[in-house]
Amino acid sequence: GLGHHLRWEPAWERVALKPDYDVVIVGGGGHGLATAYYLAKNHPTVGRIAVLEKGYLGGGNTARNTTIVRSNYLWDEAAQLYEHSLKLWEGLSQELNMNVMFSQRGVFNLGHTLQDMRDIERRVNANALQGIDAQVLSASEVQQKIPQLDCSRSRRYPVLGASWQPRAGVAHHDAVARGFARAASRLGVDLIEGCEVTGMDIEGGRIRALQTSLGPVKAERVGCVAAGHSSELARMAGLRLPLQSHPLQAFVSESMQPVIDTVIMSNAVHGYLSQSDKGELVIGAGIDGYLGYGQRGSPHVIEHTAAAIIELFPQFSRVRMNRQWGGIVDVAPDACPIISATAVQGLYFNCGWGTGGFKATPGSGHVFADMLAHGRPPPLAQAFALERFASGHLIDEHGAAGVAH
Ligand code: FAD
Ligand code: PYC
Repeated sequence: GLGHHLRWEPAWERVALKPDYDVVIVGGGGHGLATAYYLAKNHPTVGRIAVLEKGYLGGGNTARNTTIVRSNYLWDEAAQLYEHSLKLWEGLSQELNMNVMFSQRGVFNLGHTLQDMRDIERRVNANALQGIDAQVLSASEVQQKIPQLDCSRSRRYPVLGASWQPRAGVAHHDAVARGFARAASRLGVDLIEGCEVTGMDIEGGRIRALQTSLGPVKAERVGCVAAGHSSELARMAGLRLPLQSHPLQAFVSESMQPVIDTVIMSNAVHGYLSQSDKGELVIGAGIDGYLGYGQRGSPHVIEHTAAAIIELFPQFSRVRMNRQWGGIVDVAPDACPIISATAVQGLYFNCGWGTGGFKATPGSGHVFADMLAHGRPPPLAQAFALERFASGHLIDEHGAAGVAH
């Protein structure tokens, strides 16, 4: 019955690494692939482009995240960047001719204390000024929209209200990576899997070539988009980035009938959940506190997260959990990305998206492509340069990160 599937065409062309390129992007996650796509599409004069990925395309944090997409950040710089991305999500399935399953089912950020509610009101007011859809809901409005949520006053941390972004939601992580990969390949980008960058050749203050597990490759410009491994790449260039790499975990339950039709996040009890189209509850919480590169995480974080979810939804105490995993997130001191040139000419970094970069995938690729093409940041990226760690103009988005770190 499945015989006709045997002749499926590969979604992207498998090509050998060439000895030189005009632009090399290191890291074939969603951000790297989006960068390559927008570079080839919007800036075709840049020339030959390659994406080098040490594993398989989209197998890093892109494959491991819990797919929440929203733009309700506090400060204008961040809110505008994430809103740019959200607008791109809204047309992405058409743009890529691939259903990325972007489902605008809304995101709730619950408030459990008076201070939570003050923070929620402040952020919703900021969002209103930024032109971003956001509302403050009372506890009874939350209860109406999420009847399964335990909003009783007798809970240890009763729900006092929430912020709600109706245009927010979830998308399919693999579909996004594959959509950008296929579209970039069709525009002539070389996508090279199993190719680890192991060194950088720098002469006269300029990047000249990369050493890789498949041999050397010359490059005029290099864009590093390697999430949790960005510090490792920076070290190859003799640079130190203000980043820490931590495990961040998630887990999913057995599949069940539709029970939750939105996304619910709680910073105070600290857990969040949604339900996938397969019927699994998709659950996560904060980072593991230690630094590390093991894509696993520790059991006590799972226990804490499960306790938080049961605090919100006591009926889920009987649901069995199916799978657990971790990814390595690159956390900057202000919980905001780094989109920046470096002291090495021709070498750029797009990293520091930490626990919240999936939602930014199209927007990040779009602005970073512009930066690689013109050698300077477009307006939306200007605030995210490395200089902010020297000038002190940090953009503190810890409160909006949704995940404790
Ligand atoms: P990645 O997908 O990790 O891509 C980087 C790639 O670089 C990897 O494929 C890696 O193999 C490659 N690489 C590294 N070093 C080298 C090298 N030397 N040579 C070649 N290739 C290299 N964000 C949200 O917005 N919403 C969420 O709900 C959300 N949930 C999350 C839940 C978890 C459990 C985790 C771990 C993260 C979550 N995030 C979320 C964050 C989000 O996943 C990341 O910010 C985002 O996916 C980063 O995308 P990327 O393409 O930069 O990284
Ligand atoms: O950034 O919204 C987010 C998020 C949710 C879970 C992990 N990150």
